[in-house]
Amino acid sequence: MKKLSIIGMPMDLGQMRRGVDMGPSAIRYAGINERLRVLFDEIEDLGDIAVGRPEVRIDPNSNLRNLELVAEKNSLLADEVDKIIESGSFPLVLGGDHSIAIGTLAGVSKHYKNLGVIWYDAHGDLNTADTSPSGNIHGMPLAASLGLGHEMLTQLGGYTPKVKPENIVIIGARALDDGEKDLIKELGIKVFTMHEVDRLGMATVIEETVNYLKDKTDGVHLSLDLDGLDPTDAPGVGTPVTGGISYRESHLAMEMLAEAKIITSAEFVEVNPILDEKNKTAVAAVALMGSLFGEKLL
Ligand code: HAR
Ligand code: MN
Ligand code: MN
Ligand code: MN
Repeated sequence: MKKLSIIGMPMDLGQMRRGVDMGPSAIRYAGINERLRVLFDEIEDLGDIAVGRPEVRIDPNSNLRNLELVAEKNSLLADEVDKIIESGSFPLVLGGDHSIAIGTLAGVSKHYKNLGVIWYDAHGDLNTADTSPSGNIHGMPLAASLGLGHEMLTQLGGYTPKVKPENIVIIGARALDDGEKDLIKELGIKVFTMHEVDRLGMATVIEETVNYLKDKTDGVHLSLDLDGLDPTDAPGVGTPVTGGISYRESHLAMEMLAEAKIITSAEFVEVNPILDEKNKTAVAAVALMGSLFGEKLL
């Protein structure tokens, strides 16, 4: 029995731009149910985690902006994701800014001894309060999941780390901060920057990713930040970076991950309908989900 559970996380406290809290609605409006229903025996939409009124912000000048609220709301998400996996269903989380990966991974990773993580993103999200240029927690979730940073983030779910450096693959990076570059080298994290995506082609990037992860992991989480895509294909994101992965390459990447049958949980984040063009980014997200879950062109 193949079952999918969708959970929305309308979080915008991990960054400064309004609108990303409406990401889950935009993705639903783009037809997620109709698109994915035919690919599963059963599909349920559990609605949204109650994040509250995101427009009430605290800590405007902190180097860990909204730390308490981000941690608190993410632990609600972690519990929900945990329950979904416990029930034998595939958890699909809709963001929300990327700080939600802290909660998703806290819920997912306790179910695996060696969780793999594919981080599809223009950014590394490997900052801590010490290296972050912005204080925005959406630039820190991968570091927090590695056990680096403030303990309210690293200890979420009551254990740390959620993932080992050798089980991570970053794809699409093109805006890494200096501290992130140092950490990548120090920990030996596998990264396919846009340089490698262009040189090797996406087919080889995904083949190498699958080969790198498949034997040493017992599950793989896909954390797909829509800003990994080029802004022409995904304009509705808070921190667009030019020179990104195309829609076509992303489509191929998802199809190849579906063929490899390695993905055991997923999240699609940073969709901001206020900044979007006619919901184009949410529509792209839903199309990529279709491919990820086995939709075929023919
Ligand atoms: N690296 C920058 C920072 O930490 C920008 C992070 C932007 N992050 C995201 N997530 N959109 O990938 O502030
Ligand atoms: Mn459990
Ligand atoms: Mn990100
Ligand atoms: Mn990003």
